[in-house]
Amino acid sequence: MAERVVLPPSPITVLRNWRRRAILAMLGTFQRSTGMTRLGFQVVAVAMVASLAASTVIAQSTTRTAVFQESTGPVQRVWVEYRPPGVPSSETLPTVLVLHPGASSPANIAAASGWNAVADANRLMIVYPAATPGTMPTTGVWNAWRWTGAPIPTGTPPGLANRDDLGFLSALIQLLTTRTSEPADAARVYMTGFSSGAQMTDTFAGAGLSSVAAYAPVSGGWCEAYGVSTTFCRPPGPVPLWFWRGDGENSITTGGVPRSIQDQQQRDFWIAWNGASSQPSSTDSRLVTGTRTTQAGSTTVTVTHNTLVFGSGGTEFRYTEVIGGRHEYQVGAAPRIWSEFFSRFRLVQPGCSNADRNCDQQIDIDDLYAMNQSPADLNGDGVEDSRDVTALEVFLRKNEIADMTSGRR
Ligand SMILES: [Ca+2]
Ligand SMILES: [Ca+2]
Repeated sequence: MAERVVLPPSPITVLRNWRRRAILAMLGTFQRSTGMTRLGFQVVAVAMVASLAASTVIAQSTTRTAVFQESTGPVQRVWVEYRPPGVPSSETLPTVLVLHPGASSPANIAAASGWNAVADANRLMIVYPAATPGTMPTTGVWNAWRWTGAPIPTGTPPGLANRDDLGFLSALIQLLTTRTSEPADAARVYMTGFSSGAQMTDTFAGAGLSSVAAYAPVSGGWCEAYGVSTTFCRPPGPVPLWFWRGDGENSITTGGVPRSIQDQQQRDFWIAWNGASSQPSSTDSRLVTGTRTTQAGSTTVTVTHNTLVFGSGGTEFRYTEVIGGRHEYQVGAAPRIWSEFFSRFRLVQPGCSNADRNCDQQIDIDDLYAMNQSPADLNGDGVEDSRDVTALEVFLRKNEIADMTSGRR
C-alpha cells in the first residue's frame, strides 16, 4: 500500500538552547540582574522541504520517508511507525521513539525491545527512526555526543561527522505531533534506545530541545569515554531519565574506559544535573521474567532488576543494573519504563521544559518568579504547588554553583 507523509504547511523552526546562561547572584542569593544579555540561543531551521514516500505496510507497522532540511542540507530520512490495531487514525497517542543500536535496524530493535506489545497494552504509538539516511534496509550508527561546541567524538566513523541526527529527530517529532492523521501527543513524547541508540538518547536529552518529556537510555556508553566533556551537555532544567545496564557489560570498553566506569560517570552526571541527593531516595530489587529476542530466536529468561532512585518526580534519575543482563535492550525493561516512568511525565507546555516556566528556552531567575506566580508540575507528582518552586530553586542553585566552580561561567 502506498501512502504519503502529510507534512506541515510551513517551515518548522526549532529553538535550540545551546548553552544555559543563568542570571543568579553569588553565594546562593537570587537577585535580578539587568545587565546580562540573553545569550545561548541559536535558531536552527529544521524545515521540511518536500514530502514523498512510498510506504510499505506490514500489519500495523508502516515504513515512511520524508526529506528534512537539516543543518547540512536536505536529507531523506526513513523510519517505522507502529500503532495498535483498531486505533482510529484520528486519535492522538502518547508516543515513544525507540532508537536502534549500531549495525542494526528499526525492525531489529522493534523485535528485541518488546515495545510493540507495550503499545498494544497501553494504546501508544511507537516510532523507530533509522540512523542512516535513505531507504530501508539501513544499518548505521547514531552521531552521538554532538552537542554544539563539542569536539568530534573519538572514533567517529568517516562520513558521519556532519550528519545532523539531532535535527532529524527534532524535525521528526515536529512532523509526528503536527500532522492530522495518526498524530502523536506533543505533551507526551518519550525517547529510549539501545547502545548507539542509548547514546543518541542521552545526546538528545542534553541538547535542550524540550520536545521529549522523559528518557530511558539502555546499555549505552558515556560521552567522556569518547573524548567529549559533560560541559557540553546542558539541558534546560532537570531531565527525568532512567538508565539501564547489564552486569554482563563490564568488559566492554571505549577508549580504554570500561563500561562499568562510564555508567558510573553517567549516573553521577545526571544526579548532579537534576539537583538530586547522591543518596538514593529508594531502592528496589525484583525478579523479572521476560523474553530475550535475538536473531537466533526468542527465549524466556528470568533476570534481576536492581534499581536505585535518586530525586523524585521531574528531577528523578533512576539507575537499574540487570543481573543476568547482556549488552542488549534489557529483558523486561520496556513494560517497566512505560508503567513506572514514562506514563507519569508530560510537558506542561510542549516545546518547553517544565522548568522553563516562561517558555523562552532558557532557565533562569525569571522562571523562578514565574513559577512562584503559577507553578508548573516540575517534580512530576501531579500537583502544581510550592514543591515545584523548591525543585526549580534547588536546580538553579546547585548548577549555578557547579558552573562557577568549574569556570563555565
Ligand atoms: Ca525561561
Ligand atoms: Ca508538582
